[in-house]
Amino acid sequence: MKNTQHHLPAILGTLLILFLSYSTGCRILPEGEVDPTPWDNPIIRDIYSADPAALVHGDTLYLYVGHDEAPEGATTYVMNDWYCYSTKDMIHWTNHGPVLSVRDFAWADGNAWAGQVVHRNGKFYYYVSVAQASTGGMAIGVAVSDSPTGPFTDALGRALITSSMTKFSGQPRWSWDDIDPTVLIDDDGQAYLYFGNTYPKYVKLNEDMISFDEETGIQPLLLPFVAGLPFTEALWIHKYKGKYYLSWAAGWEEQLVYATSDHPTGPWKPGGKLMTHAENCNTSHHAIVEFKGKWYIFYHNGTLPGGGSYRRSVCAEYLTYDEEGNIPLISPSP
Ligand code: FUB
Repeated sequence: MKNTQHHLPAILGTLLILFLSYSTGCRILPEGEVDPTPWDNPIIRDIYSADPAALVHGDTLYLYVGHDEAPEGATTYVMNDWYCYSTKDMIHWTNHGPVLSVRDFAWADGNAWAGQVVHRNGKFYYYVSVAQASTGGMAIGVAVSDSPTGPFTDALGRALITSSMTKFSGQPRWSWDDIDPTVLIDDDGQAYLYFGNTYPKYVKLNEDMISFDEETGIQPLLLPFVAGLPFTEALWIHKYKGKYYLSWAAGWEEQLVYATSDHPTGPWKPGGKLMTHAENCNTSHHAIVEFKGKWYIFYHNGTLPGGGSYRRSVCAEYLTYDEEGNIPLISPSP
């Protein structure tokens, strides 16, 4: 009895940690393990969020995410808008609310899937995946704004890439082979838009950022198997020390892998695995950026209470390079 009384504060402390950990969705670290990140994952907790895309502009990091609205237990996505969050220190985040919605594209029918915002000539371009029933599948639209936090408006009044433009991929009608755009504006000013599910492709964007070089057209992107896994979706492109790093979700359930090249369109040399399966979630989708001298990877998992594959949550980790420019495998932190 005396012993129990003596240990009561410790027992109560442990119970409190267990309760907090359950109610906030935080993972408890095994004894001796150190949390490398000074923030708690998931970093977004006020909504279910997915498919992060990061943009560094000035002293601020903007994080654009899809919004998972599926009811608990659902087995399909319910996604109608995209949110923007911002931070100056990776600890304090501001929710700028939904900055773009499927309704902003008069030609679209639903599925506010993954997108990315890039900045050029004082404007912010938001490339998104969205359903377009009239052309038989998912399409890529582009919206524009004078501010990183919107409001964004449809830049074209039609899709930039439609399912009917990519019939050569052999994907069936209503397929989702035209999703998950990622954009690089190279140092020589040429912009590239990479996209695709199962069949990765790219176009060279024109300087206006809302049309592409018709002469080059839509090109297949020849990607190697990395870690023995075939390409699935979720492309992200970034540069480090003059090299092009293309990363994506591979296999099923998805894992994140990368390849490198000396050129923006390949040939691509297998890099390695970035992250293994996301916890409690069948997809993986990520973004990689440098912010204030450190590299970060944003990704999603299903660890918020009530979460899962269709109620995901965005997390963040540090990303490092070794001396040869390889990215070591990244472990999820609590
Ligand atoms: O969020 C809908 C889709 O799931 C995305 O477009 C894919 O990358 C996967 O995360």
